[in-house]
Amino acid sequence: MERTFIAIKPDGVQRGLVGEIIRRLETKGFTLVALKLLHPSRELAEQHYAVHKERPFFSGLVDFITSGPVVAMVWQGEGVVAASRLTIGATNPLVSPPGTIRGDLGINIGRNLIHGSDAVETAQSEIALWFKEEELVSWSPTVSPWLSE
Ligand code: DAT
Ligand code: MG
Repeated sequence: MERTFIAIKPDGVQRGLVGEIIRRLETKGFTLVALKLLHPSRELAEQHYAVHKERPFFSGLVDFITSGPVVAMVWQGEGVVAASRLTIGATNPLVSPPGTIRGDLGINIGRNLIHGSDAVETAQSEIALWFKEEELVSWSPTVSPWLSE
């Protein structure tokens, strides 16, 4: 079953939006298989955003992600990687459509509340970076037959 890595960034935690953000993914029908609150190290943040290391916003992005606790999660479900990106919305909250997490809850690209893996392979490496294998819980919700045929 497909899995993705989702993180609520320090702005989402500080603004008290953890429940609201989890609610949106949960009510969509995705399954939570791992969750932890942690204050990421600079090393972890730099590895996570390594693809952006030459970009002008990189050091500010790492400062921001390491500025407070983050809620790191793994979600599972049919097409969860692409579908959760749609639920999250565009990178810039100002142009992210209403109905999306970033569109409804944010206004600034540097404070866009949430990270979601952009492809299945990225998801696998991000899950391995943030979680140990034993932190992932394999389970099947009893409502599964009512979500997928
Ligand atoms: P996404 O998080 O939508 O996958 P991304 O991978 O292009 O976006 O960029 C990672 C994060 O970097 C993004 O969530 C916010 C920040 N970022 C991207 N572009 C930026 C910019 N032009 N100015 C400031 N921060 C930016
Ligand atoms: Mg990205």
